[in-house]
Amino acid sequence: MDEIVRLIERADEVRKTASTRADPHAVRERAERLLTAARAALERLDDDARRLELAGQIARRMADLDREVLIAGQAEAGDVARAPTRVDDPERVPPGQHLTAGWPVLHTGAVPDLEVAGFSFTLTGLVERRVRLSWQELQALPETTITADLHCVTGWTRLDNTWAGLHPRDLLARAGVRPGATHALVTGHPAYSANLPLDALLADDVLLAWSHDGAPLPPAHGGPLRLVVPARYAWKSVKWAFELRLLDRDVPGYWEARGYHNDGDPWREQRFHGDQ
Ligand SMILES: Nc1nc2c(c(=O)[nH]1)N[C@H]1C(S)=C(S)[C@@H](COP(=O)(O)O)O[C@H]1N2
Ligand SMILES: [Mo]
Repeated sequence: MDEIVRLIERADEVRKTASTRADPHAVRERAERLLTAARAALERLDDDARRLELAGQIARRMADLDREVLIAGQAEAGDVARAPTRVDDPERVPPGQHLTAGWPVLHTGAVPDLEVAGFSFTLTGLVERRVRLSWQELQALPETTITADLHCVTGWTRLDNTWAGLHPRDLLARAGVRPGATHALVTGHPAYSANLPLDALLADDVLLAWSHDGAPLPPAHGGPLRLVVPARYAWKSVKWAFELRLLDRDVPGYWEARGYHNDGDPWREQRFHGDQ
C-alpha cells in the first residue's frame, strides 16, 4: 500500500515539473507510467475499501492527463458534424465541463470488429424469460429518437446529439421484468460494463442507440449498438453493448470498480470515488 501511495506522489511530482520542462509530452508519459504501475499494484491489495479509495485517486489523476490531451485538441473527431460550442443558457453545461465541437473517441482496448450479421443482444438475470435477439429481431422493435448532450468525465461535453435506437423498456417488454429487480448491469465488448439503478435505465432519455445524427453509429463510437445515458457521465454509456442483466443488488461495472463514482451524475460532479 505504501508503494502505491509513493507511486501516486511521484506522479504528482513529475506533473508539477511539466510547466518548467521543455517536453510536456514526456512528462505526461512518465506520470502515466507511474499511475499505471500504481493501478497494477492495487490488484494485490486485500482491503476493499482502501483499494477503492486509492483507485479513485489514481482514476482522478489519469482523467486529468486525458483532459490535457483532449483540450490540446488531438481527439477532435473529423467525420461527424460539428456540435455547437456556444449556449445561450450557461446552466445547460454541467459544472467543470467545456464544450467540444468534435467527438472524441474514448475507450479501453481496441475497437471490436462486429458484423451486424452475427450480432445479438441478450436480456438476462431477473427477467421472466432469458431472451437473445438477433440484429434482425432488434430492428423489428419500435424505434425511439432522443436528442441529448453527452458529458465525459475527462471534461468535454458534446451538445445536441440525436440518437435513434431502442428504449430499454421496449426491449424488456420482450423478456419481462421479475419482481425484485432493482439494478441493471449493461455489458459491452470486449470486457466492459456499467451499472445503473433500474429506474435510471428506464428514464425516458435512455437508449440503446444504433444511429447518431441520422447516420449508422460509427464502430469507434460503439456501433452497431451502444447504451446512451445522458443523465450520467459517458462512461455509463456502454459501447458495443451485447447484454442487459437485471439484478436484485448493485454490482459495480468496469470503472465503478476502478475508482469512478458509482452514480456519476454530472450535475453533482460525481466523477470519482470519494466525490460527495
Ligand atoms: N465497451 C466500452 N464502452 C465504453 C468505454 C469502453 O472502454 N468500452 N468507455 C466509456 C467511456 S470512459 C467514455 S467517455 C465513452 C466515450 O464514448 P465516445 O468514444 O463515443 O465518445 O464511452 C464509454 N463506453
Ligand atoms: Mo470516459
